[in-house]
Amino acid sequence: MRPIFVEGRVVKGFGRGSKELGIPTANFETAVVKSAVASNDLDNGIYMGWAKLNNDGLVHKMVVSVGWNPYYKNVEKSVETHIMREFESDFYDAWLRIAIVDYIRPEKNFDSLADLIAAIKGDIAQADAQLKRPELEALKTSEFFTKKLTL
Ligand code: ADP
Ligand code: RBF
Ligand code: MG
Repeated sequence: MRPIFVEGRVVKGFGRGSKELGIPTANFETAVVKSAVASNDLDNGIYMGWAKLNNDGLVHKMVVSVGWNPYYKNVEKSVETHIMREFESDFYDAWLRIAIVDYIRPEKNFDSLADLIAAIKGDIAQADAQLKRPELEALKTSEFFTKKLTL
């Protein structure tokens, strides 16, 4: 797939407790989700890519879930990014830039939370391996990430 670039502020999600699962996901506000989906034909599913916070020096690996949010009665999609590194503290309100670079799988229903967590761990393992591909690695230094923002 061609890369899809999305950026916006990190807002409070819907308290489904992904942090308690050990897999926190940074959520974008609805307006950002809507325009990203509309202007890129972004289908529901699980993807891998790169993420950067504010003007930080590092671009991190990430996995992202694009899907329907049940709390909006299935009329609004959410875009939730799990950055594949540990942070000392939360970064609500930070400016998050992501490049969605490859598709992993469709969103699925699971019989248990344990199964969902196992699937996400599998996604992370796949992203960790795939993002080493030179053509995907190259996107870390794209203009989208290197441009310095006034925040
Ligand atoms: P919410 O429902 O508010 O999105 P989560 O339980 O999904 O809550 O936690 C997401 C928040 O955790 C992010 O907005 C961010 O501030 C913080 N966070 C800490 N580490 C990470 C990480 N590695 N990836 C994504 N978010 C993280
Ligand atoms: N939710 C699902 O219902 N089905 C999925 O297949 C699914 N896959 C996910 C994959 C990744 C990489 C991430 C970060 C999240 C995924 N989620 C999935 C969303 C998960 O349910 C959500 O983050 C929690 O409910 C907390 O909001
Ligand atoms: Mg979240």
